[in-house]
Amino acid sequence: MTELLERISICVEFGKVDLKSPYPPALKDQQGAFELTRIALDSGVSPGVILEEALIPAMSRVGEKFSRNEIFVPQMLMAAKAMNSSMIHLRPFYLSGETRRKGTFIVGTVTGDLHDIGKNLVAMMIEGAGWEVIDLGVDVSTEKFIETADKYPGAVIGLSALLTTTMENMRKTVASLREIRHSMKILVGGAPVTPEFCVKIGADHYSPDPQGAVEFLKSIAQ
Ligand code: B1M
Repeated sequence: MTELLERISICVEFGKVDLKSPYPPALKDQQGAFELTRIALDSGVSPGVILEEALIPAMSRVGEKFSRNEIFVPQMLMAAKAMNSSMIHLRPFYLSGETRRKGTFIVGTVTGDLHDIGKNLVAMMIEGAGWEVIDLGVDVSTEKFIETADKYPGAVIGLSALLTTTMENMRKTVASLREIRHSMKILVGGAPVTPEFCVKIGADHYSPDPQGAVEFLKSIAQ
């Protein structure tokens, strides 16, 4: 990996957004993911290489550390912010179709549920793993999931629920999605959700954390 890619990767891993960001103190007054990504593109590094060799390894280290309880939500959010600042430069290449993503992931928190912190972390890690993410937000109706799934055939669906009361809505959404497309891959998660519940409602996979979600997508990507 070139020195520049390594610096971008470190900035993302440790949440160094741009020149002005004071965090982490060791990188104060240095360029962050935002500036370094621009420099890399301007010097001819392809968006795919920046994603594959700087952002994805950084987000994978972040996910592993989070799974091992070595870092916590605030550090994850800082890493997400740094990754997003890098994606500002990369996104146009993906939107134009010049660079390909690994697949599409449609994610949302189910009807009646307004919790989105965990869902956002999952979305961010999956984007960091090279997937296009369509984030439908919170309180997402079954109809909205179906409508979006129709627009993106082959997309993987991710449902999050944080309330025991909204787990029932998760079940209904999975059942309706299965009716329209039986083979659609559905991932579920959220604090009250369990592997047993996942099996019971007919979803494909339960993940307790974002890293597990990324591993699942990796396992099914062609
Ligand atoms: Co709410 N709330 N809340 N709340 N809230 C909980 C969930 C609760 C456990 C608190 C408690 O009573 N101890 C409780 C639920 C009880 C239950 O049903 N078992 C509860 C309640 C009751 C409520 C209200 C009903 C309170 C009220 O109004 N009476 C209300 C409901 C509103 C609604 O949704 N309709 C409510 C409201 C809120 C706020 C709006 C104030 C706020 C949400 C803000 C927001 O999300 N923007 C809030 C918060 C912050 C919490 C707690 C404190 C924290 C949740 C959180 O963000 N955790 C929570 C108590 C707690 O957990 N300590 C609580 C951090 C986050 C990183 O973890 O979301 O679990 P989590 O996500 C994890 C994994 O679960 C996984 O990855 C993440 C990272 O590891 N994951 C997935 C999540 N989604 C995934 C999807 C995947 C894969 C993995 O694949 C698709």
